[in-house]
Amino acid sequence: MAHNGAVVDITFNLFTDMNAFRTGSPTLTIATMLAASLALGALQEARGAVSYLTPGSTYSQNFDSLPNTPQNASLGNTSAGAGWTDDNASPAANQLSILGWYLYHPTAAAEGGANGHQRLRIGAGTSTTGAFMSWGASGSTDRALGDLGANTLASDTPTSPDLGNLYIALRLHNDTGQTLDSFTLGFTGEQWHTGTGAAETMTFGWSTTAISVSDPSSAFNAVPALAWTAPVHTGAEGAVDGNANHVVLSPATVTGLNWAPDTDLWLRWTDPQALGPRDDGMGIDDLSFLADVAVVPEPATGTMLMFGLLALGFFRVRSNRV
Ligand SMILES: [Ca+2]
Ligand SMILES: [Ca+2]
Ligand SMILES: [Ca+2]
Ligand SMILES: [Ca+2]
Repeated sequence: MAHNGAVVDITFNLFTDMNAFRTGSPTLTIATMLAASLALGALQEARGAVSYLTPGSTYSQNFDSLPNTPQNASLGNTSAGAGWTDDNASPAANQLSILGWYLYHPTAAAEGGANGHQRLRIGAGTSTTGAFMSWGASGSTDRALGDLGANTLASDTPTSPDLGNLYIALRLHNDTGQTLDSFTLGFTGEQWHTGTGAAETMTFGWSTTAISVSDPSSAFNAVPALAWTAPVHTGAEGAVDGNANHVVLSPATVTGLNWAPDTDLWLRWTDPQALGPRDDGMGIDDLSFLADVAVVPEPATGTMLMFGLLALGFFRVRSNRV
């Protein structure tokens, strides 16, 4: 499976064409629609995902490939195509990505990364500017991926829940050749900023039917054991050391997965834009994931013993005949 920037460009042509379709633009032609459907095929095959090759193997992520400088500054804007770009194993010099990881805030924003919905900044929690964040202490190479919600990125009056949420997702592709029945996920939740409202909760869900990070919440299955709430809540807004103020999410196992070969599993973290107050700065770090086939139950010890005794009796009978 190829992961390359050229396919991302096709994606934008597709969206442009689909918008033309929606608005009934007279420029839409059958040829355009055909190109769009061909592009959709390429899109499903070639967009970036972590290739999961071996049942029971561990995928881990510490986000330390994210940059630590410049802090609290723009990393890019849509017109320049700079900043974060999803699904690209080899981002251009002025772009950032981690293969398989996706970001999405519903309101298109300036410095919004490659598609306008991915504003990413670097910080230690001192800024109040809303963005996805490479969190960490100043100059530290220990980074976490998270966000600081704001009404510039998601609606204060969302007409659907999905217009008020910021999403971070990991897309994995099942290349094991087997249907995987369960996954086990653990990570650390780090709080890097305390806001002015109630302590916020980042939730987690998974999907084997979603096709994008921005798919509706109804496509995702919530795992309450992997939700976490910001631990620091003083009432005064400011920076928090997320390495010291964290919540360890012990590995939790989800069964009944039915993750078919050559399909995707999406893991998604949701941080609502707190309506009104300034948001808490939420991040994730030190993640580990594995998926596996169901374990076939071994015969109970008593059953094994019974078979053993029967076999012994059989051989004794035979030996008496000799
Ligand atoms: Ca880290
Ligand atoms: Ca950390
Ligand atoms: Ca929030
Ligand atoms: Ca807010």
